[in-house]
Amino acid sequence: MNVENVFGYNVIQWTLVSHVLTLGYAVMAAGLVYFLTTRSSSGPRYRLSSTLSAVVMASAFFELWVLSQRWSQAFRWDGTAYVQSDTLFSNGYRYMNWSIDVPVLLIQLLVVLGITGRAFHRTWVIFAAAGLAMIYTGYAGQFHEVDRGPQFWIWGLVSTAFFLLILVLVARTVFANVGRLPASARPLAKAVWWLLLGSWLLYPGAYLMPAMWDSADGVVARQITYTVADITSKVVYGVLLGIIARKVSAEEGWPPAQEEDVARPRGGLTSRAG
Ligand code: RET
Repeated sequence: MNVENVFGYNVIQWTLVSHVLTLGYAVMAAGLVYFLTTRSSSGPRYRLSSTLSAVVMASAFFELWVLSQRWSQAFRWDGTAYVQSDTLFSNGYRYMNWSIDVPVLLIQLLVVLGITGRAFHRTWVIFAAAGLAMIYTGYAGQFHEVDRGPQFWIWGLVSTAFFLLILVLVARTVFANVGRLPASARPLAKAVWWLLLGSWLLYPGAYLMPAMWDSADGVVARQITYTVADITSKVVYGVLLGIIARKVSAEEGWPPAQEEDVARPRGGLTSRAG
């Protein structure tokens, strides 16, 4: 049971959540088009990153669309406010979506950083196992967010331990490998780390929201927080990794990555003009 089902909402509150959930899945649809169409501008070795972003987009689109439908079904207008109906709203769908997206987002990082062989497989397995442990312990805890008994806090803490492990591993992976990237891509790789840290921290923030702001406004803030987190951790992150992949591919001599870089000065025209 989630706190969303405890309150009634005025028109602005209910509509804001409805719009924000719609923004969420609209951005995922846009991202899907972007990642599929820009896929071939990276060299074959890095294209998997765009494919994985597309996988994340498809699963998140579907999840946010279902969630948005649930929001509409869970409340009905009684003439003065939106009140509960006989359908429950549930953030649990988000957790199920993370089971796909968290491992996939982390593998993408390994692909773009050029990690291969045994290191690739080992890190992949640890990322996936710690990611799923973080998600499912948090999932168990969120069922207790209305009464906020010991289970809410204990599962939340266990989940946080796995989260910290992932953060340490990601930081080590990024900073140990950033030196192998071309100089033009290094600041972007560091930006990916800070983006991951900032956007992933929003999720435990949303988990804690009922304890900090237990009201209809708190629910609106929580759904906005989730949407900002989804757009940054999935879409902006994927776009940044795609740019890094293209820079590395260009450096490695992949012509489409050089030709399709719109920020690159048009050498041919300049020389003709001069
Ligand atoms: C939970 C439970 C409370 C403690 C912590 C959590 C962390 C969740 C995270 C989720 C990341 C999700 C992503 C999804 C992208 O698609 C489970 C809320 C620490 C970090 C990146």
